[in-house]
This record gives sequence, C-alpha cells and structure tokens, in this order.
Amino acid sequence: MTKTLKGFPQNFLWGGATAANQLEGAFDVDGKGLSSADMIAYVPKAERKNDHAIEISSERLEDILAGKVNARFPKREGVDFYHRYKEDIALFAEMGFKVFRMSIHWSRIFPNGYDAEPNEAGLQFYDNVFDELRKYGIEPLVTLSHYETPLGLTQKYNGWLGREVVDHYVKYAETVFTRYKDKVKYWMTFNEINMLLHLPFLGAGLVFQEGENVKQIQYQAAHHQLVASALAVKACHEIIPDAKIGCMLAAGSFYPYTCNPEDVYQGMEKDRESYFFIDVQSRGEYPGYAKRFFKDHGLNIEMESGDAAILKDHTVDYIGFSYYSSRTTSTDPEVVKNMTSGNVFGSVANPYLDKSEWGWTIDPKGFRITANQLHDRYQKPLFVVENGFGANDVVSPEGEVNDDYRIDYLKRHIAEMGEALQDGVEIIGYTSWGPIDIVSASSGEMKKRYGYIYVDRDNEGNGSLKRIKKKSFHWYKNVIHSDGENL
Ligand code: BGP
Repeated sequence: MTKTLKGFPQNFLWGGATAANQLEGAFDVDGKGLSSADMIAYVPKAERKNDHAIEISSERLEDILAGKVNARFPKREGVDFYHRYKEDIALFAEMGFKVFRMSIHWSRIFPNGYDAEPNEAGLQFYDNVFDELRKYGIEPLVTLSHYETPLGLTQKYNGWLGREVVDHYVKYAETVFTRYKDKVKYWMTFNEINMLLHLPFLGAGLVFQEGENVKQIQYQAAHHQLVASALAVKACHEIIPDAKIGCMLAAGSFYPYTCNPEDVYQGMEKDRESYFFIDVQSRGEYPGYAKRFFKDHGLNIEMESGDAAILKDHTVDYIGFSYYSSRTTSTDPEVVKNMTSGNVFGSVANPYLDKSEWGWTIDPKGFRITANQLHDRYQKPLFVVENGFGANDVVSPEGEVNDDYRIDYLKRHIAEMGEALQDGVEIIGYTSWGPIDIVSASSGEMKKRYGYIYVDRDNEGNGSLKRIKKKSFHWYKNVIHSDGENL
C-alpha cells in the first residue's frame, strides 16, 4: 500500500462525523419518540453540572414530560438534515468524502425503546440517507446510540440500569443490521461509552434519587452496555459477515503535572477509568484493576452466568475514538485549584498549551501520543471518529467565513496523525467532528460551530438555515484530494 509523504494510505477513509440528535431536527415527527439527548433543550445552562454535562433529576424529568418546562432552542431542531440531507450530502461529496459518520436515532426506529414493532417511517428515512450517500460513493459509518437512549427506557427501567434494556438494544441492532446489511459496512455500538461516568443521563439514560449510590448504578449500567455491545458485535458478524463493528471512547491521554510518582500514578488511574470500557470490549474480560476498584468501593455488579462468555467471544474489530485534547492531572491541592471549569474529566490547566474559547486545551502532539498508546494497548486498527475545533464563527459582510483558526487546528492535528501512521499505528480513517455546523452536545448551543459548512441559525433558533461554504471547506477538499499531502 503506497503511503503519501504525510503517511496516509490511498484507501484512507477521509470524512466527517455527526450525531442524529445534533444534526437531524424533526425530533418528534414521523413517529419518532423522545430520547435522552432531546432533553438537553429543557435544561437551562445554569442548572448544568460544571457547564459541560446535563443532569436531569427524576422530578425535573416528570415536570418536562408533564409539559411544565418550556424547551428552548436549539438542540431539538438540529439543522434540519432530516429534510435537507440531499443538499448536505452533495456538499460532503463535493469535498470528496469517502466516509460519513452518523448515528441512527434509536427512538426513530423504536419510539419508546421497548416497542414490539419498528417504526417504518424511521427505517425508510435512513434507507433514503444511505442511498444518497452511496450514490456519491460515500461509505456510511453508523453509531447505534450517540447519547440517544429512548426516554421510554428511562421511564420504564431507569435507562441502562435495567437489564431488560440489553434485549431491547439487541433487538434494535438486529433490526437495523438486517435492514441495511447491503448499505452499511461500518458500525459502532456506542458513542464515547466512557462518558457514562461523566454524563450518566446522556450516556445511559440514568436519573438519580437523593442518596443513591451513583457509582454502583453507573457501573451496573456500564456492565449492561458492555454485554449489549458484545451481543451487537455477535449479531453484526452473523448478519453482515463483511462488516466491521467497533467500540468508541472519548480519548485524550492524561499527563502527570510533575514527575512525582503520585502524579504519574494518578495519570495512569485516570486513563484506566476510560480504558476500562475498551479493555472489556477489545480483550473480552474485566481487567484486574477494575475488579479491585469494585472491591475497594464496595460495588457489587450483578452479572448473569453467560455474560463472561459473551464478552470473551465477541470482541470488536476496531477501536474508534474521539480526540479533542490531552488532559493533565495533579495530586497537589494548590495545582488542582487551577482546574479548568470547562473540562468534564477534571483536568488541570497545562501551562505549556493554549486553549479554545470554550476552555478546551489545544495539543496536536497529544493526538500522536494518544493514538500510539491506544495502538500499543489494543493492537487493533483505530478509527479517528471525532476531532475538531469549536468556535463562534462570524459571517463577513461579503458573506464569507474565514475560519483560519480551524484550518490551523486541523492541519496541526492531521499532521500528527500522519506521524502516528508512520509510527506504525494502523488508522482506518478520519472523520472530523461536525463537517456542517450542528448543535453542541455539551452546551446545547449553535454558536459553538465545528463545520466546513456554516449554517445560518443562532442559539435562539433564528435564521434561514442557509448553508455557506467556509474557507475550511476548500482547504479540506484539497487535503482529501491530495491524500493528506497538502495540509
Ligand atoms: C463529543 C460528542 C459529540 C460532539 C463533541 C463536541 O463528546 O461525541 O457529540 O458534540 O463532543 O462537543 P461539543 O459539541 O460539546 O463541543
């Protein structure tokens, strides 16, 4: 396989990544039910935990469902891909996309999550989207659940805490594998499965009562997701033998703030908190450090007799991951005080690195470090399924968006990814996050834009939804056409 100067193979899958709940809109039409992600619109920013997460108490959820809480734009409306997908896919094709990451909105297929029969209108919508993508030779890469647990499962079982949800998820997976087996060859089971520990409602549809043991509930729900993921791998291999199905984590290595072994050990511990999920999905068993963690914290995870064999026999084909930044950790209380409020992983500021206007550290070298560490740990192909730069883009009076800052971020990160490839790391492809402006997952805002394509819509929902090619649109088109050589 010939590699270009930057180290990209010619069959490298360049593209972009989205999520149904942030992209599609049409949150309650054609039979679709509500999902956890649809709820972000109901939670005022002030009520959010450390500004990054959304947590909804069971009382708040009851108020919302009773219609006592007004949803504010924009999350539920997305950018109306549901009606504009042909126009948007034509723009992706114009850039030369080889792959397009998207999720199927689970509650478009099974509105409550536990319905006996699937919703045909939902199935038909994704048939249309996959047909449109394949018309341009673009491979769909489909996430089965991207923070999109049907709300009915929260109401009936408290989300993934209920063991019954495993069966509902597997039924959903089997339904879409069977329906799209000739159109979709790349699948992922969960988006950023490790975020369950930081965003339990978004990640697993969990709501909590006062005084409950949060860790016990989170790791019990995690076990159910891990078993469900393995069963989805099994079903995918049976129904679509030539497909590749992977897991996915929100990655970004932890750096110790000093060479104090306490800092180094804490960095390893914090990395393991995320790697735990991937260790199980890639190696097929619970690692010793996790068993010790459960024991030390008095957690008793209920497992069924066949679970160990399921995990062992159905491990993933590749490791998907998102990379936005590295993280830094310190055991020194004085240093911890510098902890940046906007980081859901509790990272402290890294004095050697700049940050975005949302406080996200910018560390291209960390991308190469993280990719190498993941490859060393798992010895399986990687897929970079999120990387990007959120910014409050402005349209000039001439109608242009000169996002040089985004080109700079992406150029530096893609170059480091090329270095990782030349280090021997096997990477299937790169789908940068949000190729078209979509709603921010953490902030629920439109103004945190990632796209190569600007969408005329603001935080309050005003705008024509007109699409505008940014400067980065033409830059990324050239990157793809040169196989990563012209950055
Ligand atoms: C990841 C999510 C994506 C996306 C991304 C950017 O965690 O998988 O859905 O939103 O974060 O985050 P944000 O949109 O909050 O800037």
